[in-house]
Amino acid sequence: MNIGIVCYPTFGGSGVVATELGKALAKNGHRVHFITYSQPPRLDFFNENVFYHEVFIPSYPLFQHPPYELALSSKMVEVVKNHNLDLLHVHYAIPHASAAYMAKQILKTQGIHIPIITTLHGTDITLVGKDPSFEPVVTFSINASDGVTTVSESLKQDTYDQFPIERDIEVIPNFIDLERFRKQKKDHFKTAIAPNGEKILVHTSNFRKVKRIEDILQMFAILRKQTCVKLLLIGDGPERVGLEKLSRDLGISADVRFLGKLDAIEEVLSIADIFVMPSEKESFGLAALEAMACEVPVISSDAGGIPEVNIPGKTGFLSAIGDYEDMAEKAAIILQDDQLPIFRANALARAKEFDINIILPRYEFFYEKILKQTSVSGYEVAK
Ligand code: GMT
Repeated sequence: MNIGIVCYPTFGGSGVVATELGKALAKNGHRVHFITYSQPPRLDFFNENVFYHEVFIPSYPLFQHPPYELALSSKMVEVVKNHNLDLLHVHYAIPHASAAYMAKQILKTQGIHIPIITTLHGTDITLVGKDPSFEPVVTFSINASDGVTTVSESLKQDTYDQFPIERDIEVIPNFIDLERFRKQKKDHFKTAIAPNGEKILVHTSNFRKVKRIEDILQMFAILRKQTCVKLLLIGDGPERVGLEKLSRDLGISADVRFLGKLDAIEEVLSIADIFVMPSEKESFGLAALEAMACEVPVISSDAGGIPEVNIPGKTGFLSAIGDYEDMAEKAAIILQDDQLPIFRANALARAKEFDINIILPRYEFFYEKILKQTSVSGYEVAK
């Protein structure tokens, strides 16, 4: 197949899922065209089946807000036409789904039919998407897509609960590349971070409010009174300055390291004993899955789709959102010498259920299904 992938070229979340999906599709022989405003960070290699098309937005004195969505639609039209794409798969509804709808309508006037598949990832539904500034467009473009997927059952339910959507939604969970995310031997690194054999807690995110990182600091402050522990925080974002201050105020800053944005997350996960994800909202929790693949148990909130990944009492524990005391109690259970190896093994076993080699065929199957449903003969009748 000739597939167009539209996504945010970001280090985490939907951008990573879209890029890894495209790479895996290319490995399987499909030709994959990425359409984004800059090169996705994980697309830094040569493969004869991977193409990258940058969306360029010309500046103009009238444009206080550059019309990215229009430039994106125009680029989609160009790529679909010139590279004979079979379908466009857009990740994150805003503004990709509506830009794709516009491209589709333009192409229709030129006798070209292009099916659109939209994958909803999380905050495009649970946070920003339902803001009245966007809701009508999000609703319309979900209903107008030829196929829609969500990354968890929970997000599918949220979509039905929060938008007037009547169409079918397919759940295809996020996946993991077990060749990249696996526990590596990093003893020198472990000794540098935890010279006295302290247990290591890790969190990674884009440091937004929705991640509730303050709960990690509060939980860590409790745990630190009973156990020798260190905390590594990977990532950066709007909450960081406040969090650094909170760690000083709590008197724990000597044991907390803010590592900033890192590419080789799997190296840090390789020395971790617990991964912490206390999010307010989380449609899936890809970062938790990455940790589990590196044999790291997870202490998390019970938000959104996290319970579909982290199984309480097996791969880690779930606590109510904001209950950092419970999180500290449960972390202490996992860290017991006779418990940690069991939780580690369970975490890896669970992560294997999300192996990219298992999930990729589900996307391929879905593509085939949508192509069949919208094939030119049946298409005009259907739409
Ligand atoms: O909101 C974010 O944290 C980024 C967001 C995205 O779409 O870029 O992440 C969401 O998508 C990820 C990949 O599908 C999921 O693993 C995350 O759980 C989800 N984040 C939230 O729902 C907050």
